[in-house]
Amino acid sequence: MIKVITYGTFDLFHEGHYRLLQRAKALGDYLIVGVTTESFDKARGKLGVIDSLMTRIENVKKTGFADEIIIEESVGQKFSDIKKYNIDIFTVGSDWIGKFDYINDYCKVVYLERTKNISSTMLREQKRHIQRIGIIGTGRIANRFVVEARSVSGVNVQSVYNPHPNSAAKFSEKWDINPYSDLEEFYKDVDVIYIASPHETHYEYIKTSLEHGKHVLCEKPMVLKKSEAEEVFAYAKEKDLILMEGIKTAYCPGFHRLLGVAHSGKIGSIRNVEACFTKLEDPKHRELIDTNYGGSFLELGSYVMLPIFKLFGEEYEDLRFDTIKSENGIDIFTKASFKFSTGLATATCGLGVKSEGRLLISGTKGYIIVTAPWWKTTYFEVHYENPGEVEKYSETFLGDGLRYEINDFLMQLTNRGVNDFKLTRSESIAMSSAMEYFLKDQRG
Ligand code: C2G
Repeated sequence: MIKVITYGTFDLFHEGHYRLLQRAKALGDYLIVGVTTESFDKARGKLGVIDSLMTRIENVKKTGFADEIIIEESVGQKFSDIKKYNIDIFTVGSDWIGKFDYINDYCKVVYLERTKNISSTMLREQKRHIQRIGIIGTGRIANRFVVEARSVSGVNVQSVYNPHPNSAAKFSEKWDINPYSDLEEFYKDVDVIYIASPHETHYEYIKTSLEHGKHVLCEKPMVLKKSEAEEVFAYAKEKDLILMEGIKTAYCPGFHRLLGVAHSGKIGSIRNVEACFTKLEDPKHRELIDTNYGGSFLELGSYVMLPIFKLFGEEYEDLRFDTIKSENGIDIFTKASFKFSTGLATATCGLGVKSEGRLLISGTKGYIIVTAPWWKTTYFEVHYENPGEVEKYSETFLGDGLRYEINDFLMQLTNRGVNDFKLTRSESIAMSSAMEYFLKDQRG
């Protein structure tokens, strides 16, 4: 019996997939089809897959060509599958020519002619027309956003707005997009807005953007008052628009895996969380000059509060801030101590003090340590009482990570916000409430 294996995502199942499976089956007597998981696709840079794993499996099954369907979840699995299932022929479409030649050492490799003029990417783009993104603000993060958006299919950074025409022009020249310093004109040119302006301007820009019928992705901290957060979310809901806070860690695959492991009971009940993020900032930068809205907590507090709210929920009993300030009164190092009914947490951040950027989650049976930089989660370990017993996990983190957030934003547009579990509205509201308390407590 000749055993054949092939792999694919099979998103938005189409004729190209059908013909490939048909010819793969004809190569032998028994066909195994490996369907990729969402996290494997993310890890290999394939973002924006629309159908769920179950739907994709169902579609492969319906063809009747597969004798067995397996799940492909990691690089290197092909190699072990070939051994495990005693495979004679590995086959894949001709878009992969040369890429799998190394498998020739273990079984025969056949590249089947790819079907022309059809692809999942093409169908995805037809299904949801390209979203034209307009960026408000021209700072460092806005520059990174443009680069990252290029690796997400279904979006195009179209325009930029800055009230100062020179800044808008400079940015637009660099990235070859349209510059605007008139907000009304800017809104006419785009479908969705990414807000990357100074923190204190977010609230007004969110409201105006929603008013103009635009979906909004807003950089963290989204707003600086609880009532403002509640108001803008309610307004977005009323207008049937998506409003999402951009804390990139919340959307990256490694952080997700970490939350899954932490909630799985492996380390028992969670009792303590310590998150630290420091970034030595140039004293000439806004973050260390702006005495109203600069400082370490406003800049980095959203990141360090994220795992805390994700693991303990948003209802804390007590919150206390301790800070080290520079001469101009700006906090260069801040510790936020939270007390929950079931445990304790500290969120530490610094712009003028350097520390280990780690995340530590302690439970009644063990602890998880996420190595620096934990906010770009790629590796973590689970430890127990016995120091020799250590479980290791690693996950990919592509580019600057903003691509995951952009992709999720796009998914929310397609699904109309039914899926905001990665960063919920109530988590965003809790964060703005903590920001408000910090500003009152520390700056009056
Ligand atoms: N295919 C094809 N003709 C098309 C489109 C796709 O023959 N017009 C083939 C691909 O070459 C692949 C299979 O259909 O063999 C599945 O394609 P995708 O769903 O795009 O999956 P892909 O990313 O190619 O997965 O581990 C994953 C595999 O290595 C390949």
